[in-house]
Amino acid sequence: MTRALKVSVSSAFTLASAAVIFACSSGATEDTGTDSPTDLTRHPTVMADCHTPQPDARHPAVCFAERRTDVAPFVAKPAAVPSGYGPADLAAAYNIPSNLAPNSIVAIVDAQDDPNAESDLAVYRAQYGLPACTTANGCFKKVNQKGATSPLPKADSGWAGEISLDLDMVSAVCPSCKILLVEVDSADMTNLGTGVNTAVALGAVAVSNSYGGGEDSSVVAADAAYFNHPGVFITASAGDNDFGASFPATSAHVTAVGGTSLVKSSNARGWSETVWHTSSSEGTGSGCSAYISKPSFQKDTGCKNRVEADVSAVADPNTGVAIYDTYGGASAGATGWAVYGGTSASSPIIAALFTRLGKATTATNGFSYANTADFYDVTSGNNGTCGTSVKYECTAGVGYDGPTGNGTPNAAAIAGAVTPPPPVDAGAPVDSGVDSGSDSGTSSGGTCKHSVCTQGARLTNGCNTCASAVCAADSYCCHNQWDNICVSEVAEYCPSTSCN
Ligand SMILES: [Ca+2]
Repeated sequence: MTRALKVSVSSAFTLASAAVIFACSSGATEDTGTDSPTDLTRHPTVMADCHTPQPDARHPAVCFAERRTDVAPFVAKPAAVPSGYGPADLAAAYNIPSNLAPNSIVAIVDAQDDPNAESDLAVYRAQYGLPACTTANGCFKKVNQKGATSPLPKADSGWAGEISLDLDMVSAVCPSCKILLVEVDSADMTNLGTGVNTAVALGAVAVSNSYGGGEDSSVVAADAAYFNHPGVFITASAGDNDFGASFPATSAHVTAVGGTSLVKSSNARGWSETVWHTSSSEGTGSGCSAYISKPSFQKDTGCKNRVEADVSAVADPNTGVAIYDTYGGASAGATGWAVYGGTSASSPIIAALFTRLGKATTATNGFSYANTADFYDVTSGNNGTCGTSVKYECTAGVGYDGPTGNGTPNAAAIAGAVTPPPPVDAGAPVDSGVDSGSDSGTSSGGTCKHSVCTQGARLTNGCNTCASAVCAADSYCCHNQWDNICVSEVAEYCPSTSCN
């Protein structure tokens, strides 16, 4: 049984509605007098902080941060809220349980120094009521690529924006985590890779890499030298330049993180996502590696090698996140609060999330392929054009696709929670009206006696093995609602005709 048409139609409908609703509700926080920074009808202008390769790099990499320049810098005032999504928004969108507080180390690897990293981080965390994370209290540590606290590399205002984005996203998603900032000498793959090895040597359980570059034959050796760390969850941004492979996102050992547009919605989840695609040259990366062999967990047939991405999270500057960055001042566009996007946002979100959930040391980069029902499937949008036989590499659809991988995280499901959260919004139904959530559990084809099955709520994967089997085949049942179609699928996907 398929519900592909139903889901895609629903998504398109709710997205259009949500953009209007959210623009109205958030307008009060905008101090520019213009429309909301999350108005999807507007084409944002961005400053790509460190997208220019350094000319002396042998294997240059660039960062994937994009700072909005059409949203006036926000001047913090008491009781005011910065523009852009904050920790509560991300927790709601990705269904993050509130009771998890690990103190494991999440590392971010960046080039150059951000002299204001710790002080800017303090402002961000104070704004959102997060516990202080400082060198003094042992939460924050900044080192060079050799692992020493000095000397630090030359300061750079572009990478400082990237560093603030990474620090703030780790803080937002895992406020209790320790943060290790590794600042390497320059944006060259050799240095950045050395930084990854240093992060692991210093005890990081997760390492986020918000940078990348085009592939050449050197990536095979680089992959082996820098990214093969079993028991450490390593993420890499998919890129900000639309369809096309980027390394280290194509590493056989990392979780490649694509980007979405994230908006509030009246659906059961309360949010909806589409592929981030701003223009013909700006949007999430994805694609087929020319050099890295295909991991066993990837079963797509259009790419004989490693294909990216694996998962995704918000990255569209138009639905961007709030960041606090001051290094470089006004001439660098760094005057405090700003709205950022880029897959530099989504990579640290995923790294911090798996750490928050206690999964960083056990989840491999094949996790999302083995647990598809733990992710919100993104089914619409594209990041360019690609051939018919490989259309999934650049076009979202039901199930795996290149731009968004297996989808965006449902953190409670990943954590193995057995109790589904209450519906976020009981507003208008967002599907085509096929069902109303009043399923009695007795529809033809099977029965479902699990308590939540009769309530019309979505199921959390892990509820029981039968429900998980249905959700794996039809993610709507875990993402949206356990309806009569899910019940009828019990007979189709479970060994028996009951699911209790
Ligand atoms: Ca998909």
